[in-house]
Amino acid sequence: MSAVARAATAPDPLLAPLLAGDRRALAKAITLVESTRADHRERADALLAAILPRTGKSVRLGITGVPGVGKSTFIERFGLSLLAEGRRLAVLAIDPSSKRGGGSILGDKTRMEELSRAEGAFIRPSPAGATLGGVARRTREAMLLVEAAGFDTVLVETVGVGQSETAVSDMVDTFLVLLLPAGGDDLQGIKRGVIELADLVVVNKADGELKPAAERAAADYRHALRMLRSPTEGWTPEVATCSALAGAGVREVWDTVLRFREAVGPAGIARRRATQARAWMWNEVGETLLADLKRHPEVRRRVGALERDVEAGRSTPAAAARRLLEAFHGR
Ligand SMILES: Nc1nc2c(ncn2[C@@H]2O[C@H](COP(=O)(O)OP(=O)(O)O)[C@@H](O)[C@H]2O)c(=O)[nH]1
Ligand SMILES: [Mg+2]
Repeated sequence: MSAVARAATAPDPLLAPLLAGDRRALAKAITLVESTRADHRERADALLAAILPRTGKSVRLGITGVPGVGKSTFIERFGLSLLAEGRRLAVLAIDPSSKRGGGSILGDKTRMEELSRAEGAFIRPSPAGATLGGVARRTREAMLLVEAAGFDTVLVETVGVGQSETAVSDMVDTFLVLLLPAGGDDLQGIKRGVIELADLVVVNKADGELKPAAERAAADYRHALRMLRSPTEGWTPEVATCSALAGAGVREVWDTVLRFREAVGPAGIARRRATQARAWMWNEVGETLLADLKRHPEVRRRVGALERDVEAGRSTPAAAARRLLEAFHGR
């Protein structure tokens, strides 16, 4: 039976176990939304439509930081403290550079050992995918699936590479930037643009010999943030320190997240999500159109020659693009 026929006649077999919180069904559903096969896509769309009323109830957090800043160590510590309070945490990752999937988080499982074994936690590595847009759309859908499966907190992690921070901040309620204890002038390879996205800046490794440096860095960032516009209406970004290794200051990050939600309020969060959903729709239009175009037989027939024409300067990129669109539209 085709996916369409199935959707029309009976609910997806994954639906009931997914809503009951079955982890295998959840993992399978995420694999389904990650698939690029057309029949899988249809089935994924039907499943997502069916779960939609059961989504949106979680606290959505984003976290970024350069490799080595302590994201995995932080997530382990932070996650375990949330589980101790009875929360259920899903950790998703966006890493467009991961070729086969599994790159960032799986290699880190040793640093999230206890969390990855915990009943109340679900850790899913970054989907493999060439484009950031492609990886981001699947992560958004995975977020809906984990919410439907009953996870009340979702943490989306990304390594500080290129535009992935923006993609993550565009899908969460609160965005957290983890930094190393270093001089304030030195933005540590993290661009100013990333700091501008932060609702909360946390200087990690505030322990041992690094503690004074971490405090100084925090003061510098506090000063720097005063010059920037807050990314979130109703909230002034805060700077804190923590030691993910020793645990100091980690629980406080959650307190700040709760204060953030109070300050912004349910209507503020809803507005942010509404804006995100609208942008997501247009992103979806773009991604889908481009994929359809690249699959089109006439486009595929002509694309090689047109690319060579553009490379050799025989045709302008704009004119060649128009030819491709004409081929796509059958003109
Ligand atoms: N001193 C100190 N080291 C830390 C802290 N958090 C992480 N580390 C160490 O920093 C290194 C990188 O940590 P990891 O969590 O893998 O960073 P990630 O690449 O951002 O995920 C590891 O050797 C950790 O043990 C901390 O709070 N204090
Ligand atoms: Mg890591």
